[in-house]
Amino acid sequence: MEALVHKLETKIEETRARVRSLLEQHRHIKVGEVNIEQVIGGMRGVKGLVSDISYLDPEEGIRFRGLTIPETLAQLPKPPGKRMPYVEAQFYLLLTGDIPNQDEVQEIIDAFEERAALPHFVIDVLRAIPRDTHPMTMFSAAVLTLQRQSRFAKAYSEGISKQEYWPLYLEDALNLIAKLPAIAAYIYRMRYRGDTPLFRQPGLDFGASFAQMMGIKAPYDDAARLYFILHADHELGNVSAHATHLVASALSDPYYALSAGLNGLAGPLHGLANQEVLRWIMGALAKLGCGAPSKEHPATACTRADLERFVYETLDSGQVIPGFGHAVLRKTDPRYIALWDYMEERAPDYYLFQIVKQLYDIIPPVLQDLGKVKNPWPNVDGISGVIQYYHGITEFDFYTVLFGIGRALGVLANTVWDRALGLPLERPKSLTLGMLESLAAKAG
Ligand code: CMX
Repeated sequence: MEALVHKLETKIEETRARVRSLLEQHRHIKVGEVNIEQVIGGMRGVKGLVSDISYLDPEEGIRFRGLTIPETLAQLPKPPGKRMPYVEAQFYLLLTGDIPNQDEVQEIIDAFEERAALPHFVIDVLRAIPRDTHPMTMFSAAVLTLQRQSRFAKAYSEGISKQEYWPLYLEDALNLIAKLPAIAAYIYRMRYRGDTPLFRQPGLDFGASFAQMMGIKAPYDDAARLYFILHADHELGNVSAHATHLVASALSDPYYALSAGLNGLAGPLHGLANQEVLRWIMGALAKLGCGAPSKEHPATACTRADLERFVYETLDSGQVIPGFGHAVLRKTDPRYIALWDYMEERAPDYYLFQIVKQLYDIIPPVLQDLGKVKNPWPNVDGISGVIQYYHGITEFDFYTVLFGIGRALGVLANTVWDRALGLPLERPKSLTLGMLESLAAKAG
């Protein structure tokens, strides 16, 4: 990892100088104002975090280190004969801000390969958890179980200077990310494939290795690459990224921090929405009697009117429509579009994709009519499960684990930079309702 560490050292020195200059010369410049609606309303739009790893524009969508999704997919290097880039290349981009050359990608591939073996105690813990436990609980527990291997925690307890924090966070991040595909695949095959785990074959990149351990043939390796790259980061304010960053700000090591982020991802308003979308669609198909095509019924028979009625029934019962809406985005999520393009190219007639297309026409006007939904357009979760279902992963409560593997790339890159820049303990201020009332009274 010498070349990567050396590159990061140079970039970190330059960036530290920029942070110093901002703090020394411009510390009193105002970034924005906060109103009572934002204080009560989950800090929507409050600018109070800094990260160069990615930026989310409400109209344009995510940029990874300045690159849009099409630019990222076009510019990152790809394994020979494959359509999607190396996941390792995305991690390199997020970490350094540069597109890696072949040697630089290989350095990460080798680093992950060296660190990929799953210790037996993780498998013992997974096997001890009741099988009907949600896969996200198992995934997060496995990450936490690995915490005893944290190089940072060990070194900290022995006494280290602040300058030594980030390389140890990097070590922990590499050790942890390398094992995530094996943990996830183990959970999957233990829980849903008759307890028939497949162990990692050497010489495969991240995406190929995950597909191999899942026991799913190509092109699932490319689907996995695309999926992990798209889910890698969504700037720092979303629940999983923010939770990881917050917990790490207490100098909890990357294992504790990622486990916290995964626990946030497991909420239905965040990452669990990918499971909820499939559950909702399957519920609709079952209720409307227009399910998967069969020999007798070669096409699905869901009419627009049927689906529209189901959308209204969901809303009338007080539930949200999963996979639609966003706290920041105000357009169709470009991650949704990238996954749509994947399906359009490979299986335009796949019945669940047909349903997704119908829903894309039906749902936004209905949400718009409610008059309160700020973004009626679909987010990534509105389609991501369909690709997994198409590739044979029909157990949709597993989908958030896949989101978690991808999300680890960005949130752990963030923690490395947090320590490199010496960002302090995060500690926003809370007020009482009475204080807000007296502020309101004074303002008239
Ligand atoms: N269906 C029904 N109502 C919705 C809605 C949806 N898809 N999206 C927003 N609303 C409602 C909100 O519940 C809120 O209602 P109340 O005022 O009655 O509480 C109102 O519209 C305003 O919400 P908003 O400002 O537009 O959205 P928020 O920033 O508060 O919430 C999100 C964003 C994602 C939680 C919300 O759009 C939602 O619940 N979507 C469905 C779940 C989902 O797909 N989550 C995944 C997001 C992407 C990800 O993180 O993975």
